[in-house]
Amino acid sequence: MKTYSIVCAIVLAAMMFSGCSGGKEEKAEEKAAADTAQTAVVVEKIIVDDFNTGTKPNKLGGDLGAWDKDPKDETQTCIMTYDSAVKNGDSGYSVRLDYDVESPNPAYNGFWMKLENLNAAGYKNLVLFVRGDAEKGFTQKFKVELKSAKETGSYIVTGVNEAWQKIVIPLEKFVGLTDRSALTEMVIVFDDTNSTEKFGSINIDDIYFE
Ligand SMILES: [Ca+2]
Ligand SMILES: [Ca+2]
Repeated sequence: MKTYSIVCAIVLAAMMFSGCSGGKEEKAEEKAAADTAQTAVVVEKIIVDDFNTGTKPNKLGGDLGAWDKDPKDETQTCIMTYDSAVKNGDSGYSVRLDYDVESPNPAYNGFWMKLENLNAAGYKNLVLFVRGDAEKGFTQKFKVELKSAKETGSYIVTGVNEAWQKIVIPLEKFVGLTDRSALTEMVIVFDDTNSTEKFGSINIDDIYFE
């Protein structure tokens, strides 16, 4: 009985000792990993979506789709499709947005994508690739919004043309958005005041933060 107690005590002490020293090592490793991640966040880009799977969700795990101001108003609408014929790069898809803001009523619609509370505090720019459809026509101007739970920042993209263009928007240009630590959504808006063509089609691809 006495021997048994001593063995127990030794085993217990050994377990505590190994537990303690192991814990310290793990903490040191965790800290090193966290330091690396913080440094990395400044230099790497984070892809929101390249649409190359042709399905939802986006690369952040967020839902996406087209939206209408008033779904019952048939004079205005935006339809989203994955487009394998027109894309930035050699393979995959882009997103095609067929919009119509030609209406007797105030009209706006577009495209939305959830950002899953992305922390964009360490990034400088939002980048997206844009191309207008020469056959159907397109607006040279549209609005991009970035949202958090409390704020909405907006920026007007101009100069859209028939070739793929890389649009680089400094995050500080999103007027109205001061805290970028938990972004909830990115929205593209076609409206009857900014649109240079009230009916047309635009392709979007390769959206990322850098
Ligand atoms: Ca693509
Ligand atoms: Ca219409």
